[in-house]
Amino acid sequence: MTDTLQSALSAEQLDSFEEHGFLAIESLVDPDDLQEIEDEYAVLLDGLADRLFAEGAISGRFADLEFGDRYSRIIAEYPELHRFFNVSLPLLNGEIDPETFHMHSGPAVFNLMRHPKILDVVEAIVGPEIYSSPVQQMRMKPPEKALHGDLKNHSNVGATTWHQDIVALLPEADDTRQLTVWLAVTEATVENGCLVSVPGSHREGPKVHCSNLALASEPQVPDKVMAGREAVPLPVGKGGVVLFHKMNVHRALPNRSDALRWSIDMRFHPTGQATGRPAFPGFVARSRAHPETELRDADAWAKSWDRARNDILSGRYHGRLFEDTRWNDAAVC
Ligand SMILES: O=C(O)CCC(=O)C(=O)O
Repeated sequence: MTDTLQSALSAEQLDSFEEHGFLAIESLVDPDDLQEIEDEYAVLLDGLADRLFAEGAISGRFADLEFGDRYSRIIAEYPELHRFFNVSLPLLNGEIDPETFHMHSGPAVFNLMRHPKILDVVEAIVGPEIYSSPVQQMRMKPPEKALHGDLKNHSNVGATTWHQDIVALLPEADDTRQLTVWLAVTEATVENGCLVSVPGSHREGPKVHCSNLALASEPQVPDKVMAGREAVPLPVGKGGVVLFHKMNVHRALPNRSDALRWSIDMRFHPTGQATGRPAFPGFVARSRAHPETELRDADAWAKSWDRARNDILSGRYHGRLFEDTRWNDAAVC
């Protein structure tokens, strides 16, 4: 333990994380610090609305709507919209359509991943040499009633099924001490789709995850396996976080509210351990021993994702992008 480590999380919080495999912090990042990401995403949405309208892909620009309503209105007409807002390239093994193989890697995202309060909490669990894994998702979830078809089942847009975070990592990361940090960009409530976790499930080893990706966009522990288990909803305020051990079983409820529910989930682990997603780039987020190795340049980060995209599309990278079948068991699924 370092001094910073002791000051960011109390002994009770650390014990609770050890015991339950999760920790919810109602308020961590000052909501004012989220303005940068809100502004960046408003500009992104504005540009996309112009472009999609000009291409005839949507019926209007919807510029009179506030951000959340505008996003929800446009994605209802253009279901691929979420790919332009995510902070990871799409998780696809096999055929890739360059037209939808997109992500957003703006400076506000990079700054958020390096937010000192987030890294202080990470340091408390992971230690002082912190690597920002490329396993990360921006989830902007419109009210469920506005969604139709497959979108409801896509975990970046609709509810998220039961899973352990280890499940989508290639086996190289089996020993990686990965910590998930889920940050609420809007408040997360039971009504709008907060996370739900099964306490202690991180001590039960890997669960069967069914890889019927057509049903959900990620491998999932079937509901019947989790039936009857104690599950704790984890509402947090805007700027609050939920931490997960990589083996903890959790999901996210559907958004039954009238407003957008928005979160970013990030992963961190000790520098030098495998990310489990070698096609995608991570970076040294904090180093107490070698601060000069930290990446502080948002543009360099964005370029590293551009290079990864080019390598994948050109075939220079030809491995699998993520794990989708390893935990499947036909007898259960
Ligand atoms: O926000 C969500 O829908 C799910 C997030 C999640 O399960 C995760 O970060 O592992």
